[in-house]
Amino acid sequence: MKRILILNGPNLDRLGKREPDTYGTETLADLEALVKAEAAKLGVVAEFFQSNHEGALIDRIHQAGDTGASGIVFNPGGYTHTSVALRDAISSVSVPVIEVHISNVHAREEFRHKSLTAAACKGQIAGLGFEGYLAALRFFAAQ
Ligand code: DHK
Repeated sequence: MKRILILNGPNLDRLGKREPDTYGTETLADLEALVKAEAAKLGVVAEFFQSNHEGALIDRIHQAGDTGASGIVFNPGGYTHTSVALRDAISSVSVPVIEVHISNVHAREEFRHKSLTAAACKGQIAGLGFEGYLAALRFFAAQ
């Protein structure tokens, strides 16, 4: 069975409490339940990891690469706009990564328009809410 890692970066553990006008009122647990149900329908296994720490995210990307995951759905949170190290981690593994943002980062502050990580990814989805994670999961399941 294909294994797909759903990786969430800093402050995404605050979903449901955090800026609900931007990120909605549903929690990270709600997101993970939604993705898990879709994975079951698609016949793939979804694994979940969230961290507020850059190094922990890097280690988990390496692990997914070394253990032959089929894809990573990654919301790097604020590290999207700052982290050369996460970009390098994505480039260091052969597993494809799709970058997902709940909000439309391009319609927000200018500093969010630039992603350091996206160029190392297969593609990017922004602004579709939780649906973006499902779309990325479906993409990997169909490969
Ligand atoms: C989440 C964050 O935490 C922000 O730092 C990004 C992203 C946008 C999101 O829309 O999911 O700028």
